[in-house]
Amino acid sequence: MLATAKLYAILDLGYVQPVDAARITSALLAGGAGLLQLRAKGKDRETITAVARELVPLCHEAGVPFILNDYPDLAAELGADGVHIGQDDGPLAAARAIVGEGKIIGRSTHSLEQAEAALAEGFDYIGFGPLFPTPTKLGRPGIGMENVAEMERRVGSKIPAFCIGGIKRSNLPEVLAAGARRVVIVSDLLTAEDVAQATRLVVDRLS
Ligand code: 3NM
Repeated sequence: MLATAKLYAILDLGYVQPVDAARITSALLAGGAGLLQLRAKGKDRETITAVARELVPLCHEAGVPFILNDYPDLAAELGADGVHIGQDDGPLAAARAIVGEGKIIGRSTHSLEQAEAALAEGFDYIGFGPLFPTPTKLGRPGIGMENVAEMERRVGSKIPAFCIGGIKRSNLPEVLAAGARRVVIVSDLLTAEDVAQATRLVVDRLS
C-alpha cells in the first residue's frame, strides 16, 4: 500500500478533538487516503493510546497503513504499521530496533540534501517540505518548489516521497506542475466542510 499511496492524510489533534478522531478518519479513508498518520504533538500518552486504538482498526479495515508520529515504542505497542520521525529524532536504526523489522519508517526532510541522506540511510519514505509556510508547523519558512522536481528524480524515483506543508486543493495544480507526485495535506482536509469529498477530489487529481 505504501508504494501506491499518493495522498498521505494526517489526523492532527491540533485540528481535530479526540472525540471526533474516528469520524474524521473514516471520512479521510472513505475519500481514498492511501496512508494515515496520527499526529498528536503535546498530547499525553493516554490520549494518543486511546485515539490510536480507535483508528488502527478503521485503517486496517480500509487496507490503509496506520503510521504514528513520533513514539516508536507506542507504535509497536499499539500495532501501528509504522512510525514517522523528524530530523532530530535520531537514526533510522534506533527507531527500527524499537518498532521492529517489517514496519514502515518515514523521515521528515527539509532540503534536497536531507532527502538524499534519508534515502541513503534506508528510510521507507520521506516527507519533503514545508513547501509553503503553514499554521500546522509554525515558525518554519517554506522551502519553495524549486527543488521538487530534482528531489523526485533523485529520491522519489527510489522511495515514496511526499511533498508537504501548505498544500491545499487550491494550490495542488501548481505543486503537481512543479513535479510532485505524492502529497501530504493536513489542515485543508481537516477543516473542509465535507472531508470525504475534499479528500476524493485530491486523490482524483493525483491519479
Ligand atoms: N511537517 P498542512 S510541514 C506536519 O515540512 C508537517 O516536515 C512538515 O500541514 C514538514 O497541510 C507539516 O496543514 C504541516 O500545511 C503540514
